[in-house]
Formats: sequence, structure tokens, C-alpha cells
Amino acid sequence: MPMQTVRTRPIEGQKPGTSGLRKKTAVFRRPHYLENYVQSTFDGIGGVQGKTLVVGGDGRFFNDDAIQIILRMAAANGATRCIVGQGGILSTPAVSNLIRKRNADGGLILSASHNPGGPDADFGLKYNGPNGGPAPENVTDKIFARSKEIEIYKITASGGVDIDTLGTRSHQDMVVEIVDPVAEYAEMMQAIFDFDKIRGLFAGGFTMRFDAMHAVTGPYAHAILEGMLGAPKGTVVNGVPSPDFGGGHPDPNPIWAKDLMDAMYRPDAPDFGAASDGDGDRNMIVGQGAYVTPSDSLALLCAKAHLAPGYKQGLVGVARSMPTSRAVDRVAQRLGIACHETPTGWKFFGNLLDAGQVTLCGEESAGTGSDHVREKDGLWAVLLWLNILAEAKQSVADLMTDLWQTDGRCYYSRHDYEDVDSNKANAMMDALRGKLSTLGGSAVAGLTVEQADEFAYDDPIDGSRASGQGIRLMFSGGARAVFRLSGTGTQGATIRLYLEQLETASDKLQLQPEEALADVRQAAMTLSELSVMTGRVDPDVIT
Ligand code: VG1
Ligand code: CO
Repeated sequence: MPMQTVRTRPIEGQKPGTSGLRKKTAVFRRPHYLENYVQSTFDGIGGVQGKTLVVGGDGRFFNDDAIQIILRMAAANGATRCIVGQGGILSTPAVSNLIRKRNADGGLILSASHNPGGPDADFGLKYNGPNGGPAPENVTDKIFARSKEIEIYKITASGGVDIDTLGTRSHQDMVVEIVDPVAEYAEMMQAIFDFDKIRGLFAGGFTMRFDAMHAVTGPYAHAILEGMLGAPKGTVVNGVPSPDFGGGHPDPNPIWAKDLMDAMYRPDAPDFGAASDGDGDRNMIVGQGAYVTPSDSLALLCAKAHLAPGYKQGLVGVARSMPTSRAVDRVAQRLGIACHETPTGWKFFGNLLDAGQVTLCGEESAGTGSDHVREKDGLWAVLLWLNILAEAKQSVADLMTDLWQTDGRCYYSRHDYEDVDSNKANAMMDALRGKLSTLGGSAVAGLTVEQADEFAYDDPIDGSRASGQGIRLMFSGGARAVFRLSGTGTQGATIRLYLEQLETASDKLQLQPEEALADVRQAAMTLSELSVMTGRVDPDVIT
């Protein structure tokens, strides 16, 4: 049997973060690095003997080589079948769907999401479980534990499985099934949305620009928007996945999707603009001259989802990550449905979705999704917007203004301080943590602290507790500042400062966000002493 058992030793720092293991590509390419992590993952989930796995990635540099290693290791570890996207391509939501539809035991997604790709950029690997969702913490803890004690990994000696041709073949005793990455995903979208209605919208002259950012959603958007829904050719731009995403950051926000922003703020702007990230789970929405924050998008989708066939019964409940603005809470309250607050990261929505307690969920970082899969889903969000636009016959800007008039507007912005010295970032968080109990009642920048705490979450389904999930400063008058450290960075520490200010006065619904957030920003900077502690004054990225 051409199978090898390779002796190895633990490698430092194979600890999955907010969304799998994410490191510099060069780190992943070090001898045994990927192999150790894959074997630790297999061991951590109780082995893959007799199991079926879905495997695919966002097409970034090292995608193909990594898939070959994973397939050889899956076969050597006794897996029965691997379902692989043609050419190694599968978006994160498409993997989630395939796991569920095929009753697979789990899946491996090769992506560092919105982080840049290439030999000098980032790579990542995530494990999703049998429900199609990111591994919960009790599983990632086991994977990490194994990575610290690993002594051997198993791999077939012979390399090279053809993953470019559709069909079924075998690699040693394992079946390798190469599937069209788009087909089953598109079928699912067709079952959720009114494609005829959206086709009518485009036929009536509605215009759109979808920026796939040279990442994985290109083939999906071409097939669905231009193919099935009749949007004119050219609607999808940057639609061919490239190993380094055209040299850019495939991160759909006003900074990294600047071309799209420029196009949407020109006089001849299309009616609707959207973008998605590296692995297709994030979305950005922008109307003519009207950028929609992800938190506002979640609120709007919650208010209008019933206009799409898949949600016509209404929503059972919604969930948002803690730093996400409380706009959706206000909609949920008006609709009389539950709104859950979870820690950052999609894995925390899984139990609520599995238990049928929520229909929609979202994060401020441009992630929106529903119970159709167990991941956030970029193109799904775009299609839900299109379905709503087709039914409501209003512009994006008018839909948002109506929502703000009804529920008030939560001005919102995230300030990222990147590549901060880790010791300094931790010292700042520690110092702030240390004085939380003394902050209540203090007044700063015209705002009074009502509550200051560190967010912890008790999962209502399995009772597990996640602590240390972000420091919250709640001020009177509906302002809030949240501090947390990123769990997806690959260099130094990234401090995220999330700012929010509720405004309900009808003459204050069209302010510039910077203006509306000036006081809360000042208060947050003063109370945290961020500049003194880190030497940083201005954020690197504002979204
Ligand atoms: C970031 C976002 C978080 C998101 C995560 C994964 O995490 O803030 O909301 O779930 O990325 O997104 P962090 O720990 O860096 O703040 V993706 O598109 O990488 O799967
Ligand atoms: Co992503």
C-alpha cells in the first residue's frame, strides 16, 4: 500500500482564530506545517475513517497544492469520499451547502477570506462540521490540543489527483468526486428567491455593478446574475478568480472596493452596486450615492425579508454579533421577534440556527446569512437585496431613509489599528479592563458612561461560555464604543474600535457619520488611552 506515516513534531502556534487557522502563505508552505494542521484537524474531530469530506478554496496562491496534500492525507487516513470543486474552487457558503445537501461529515475550506493572497501574503484553512458551519470552540480546542502533541501524519506516497475534470475517480481507496462549484449553489438560490421577478427587474432596465474583486464569487455571479437573471454582460466586474486577487485586498468595504464606490457615486451610477470577498461569504451593498453599512443592511433585510419567497412566513428570530450595531434590534423589537447577541465569528450562530431559533444573522464586518446554510453568504445577501428591490420598487437610498424614519438611525463606523505591537495592544486592553468597574457615571466628551463591561456569552443551546469577547462602553443617549482584538490577523495585533450613535430626531438622519460619531470617538479614545498606550493616533482603516 503506497502510504506513508511521516514522523513529525509539533509546530508553534497552530491555534485556529475567529475563522480557522490563518497565517502567512510562507508559513503554511514550511515543511510539515500544513500536514501537521490537517492531521491535527482529522485527529481533533475523531478521525476521518469512513467519512465524506467536502474540499475547496477561494483559488488563492497555494490552493491547488494544498488540496493535493489534503486529498492524499484524507485517503491515507481512511476517508471514503472527497467532494471537490472543479479546479479546487468552492466558495465558503457553497461548501456549507454541499456538506448539508450531501450529508457529508464535514469540509475543509482553503481561504484567508478577505486577506490578500500570494506567496508573500496570507493563506488559511478552516474546518466546517456536519451541520455545514465553522467548527465550534470545543472542536477547535481539540484541534489545537492535537497540534501541540502531534508525532505523525499519514499521507499517500503517490501525488497528483486530477481536480480539473468533472466526474468521479479514485485515489487509492478513496473516491474523489469533482463537482461544478456553482450548480448546486445556484439551485439553492433559485429555491429561495423569485428569479422571475428579479429577471423582470433587469429586463426593465435596472442596472447593477457586481465587483467580484478577482475572488471566488466571479463564477457564481457570472452564472447567476448574468446567466440566470439576465443582467447585461459586464454587470460582473473582476469576475475571474486570480491567485493574488489582482494584487488587491478582496475585502468588500469602501476602502478596498474603492472602484465600486467611485462608480456608485458618479452621476451615471448604476442603480445597485455590490461586492464580495475572497471566499464569497461577505457582501457590500451600495446604492446610487448611498453606501449601506453592513449593520444597516442586516436591519433592512430583517425588515423586508418577507418579500422573498424563502422568507414569506416571516422570521423566527435574528442574531447579530456583539459589535454589530443595534439597528437590527430595533427592527426585531418592532416585529416582535427575538434578537440574540453573540460573540464575533459565525461559529456562534450555528447552535441558534440548528435549533431553529433564528432565521437571519449578521456581523458588522459585512457578513450576512440565514438558515439556508451555516455560513455567511455574500451572493445570497445580494440576491435578497435584489428580490426586495424588485418588490419594493424603491431605490436603495429611499429604502434606507424610510427605515431610519421608522426605527431611528444607528450611525456606525469601525476603526482598525493594524500591526500594533502585541504587547502594547494587550496592555491597553488590560488597562481598560482593569478600570471598567470604576467608569460607570463618568462624563467625557459630553457623554456619560452608563455601563462598562467585557462581553461574555452563554450559549443558550449547549450552555458553553465564551468570555473575553470585547470591551463595551455604553453611554447615555444610545452611544456605544467597543474594543476588541482581531482573531484573523497574521501580523502583530489589530485593535478594532467599533463606534455607534443612535439618532432618532427626524432632522438628524442625514448627517455625515464622522460628525455623528465624533463625541463617542473622543470618549473612547480618552477612556482607553489608546494613543498613549500604543503610540497610534489615527486608525489605518476606517470602514
Ligand atoms: C473578522 C470579523 C468577523 C468575521 C471574521 C471572519 O474577525 O471581525 O466579524 O467573522 O473576520 O470573516 P476578527 O477576529 O479579525 O475581527 V471571514 O470573511 O474571514 O470568514
Ligand atoms: Co470571508
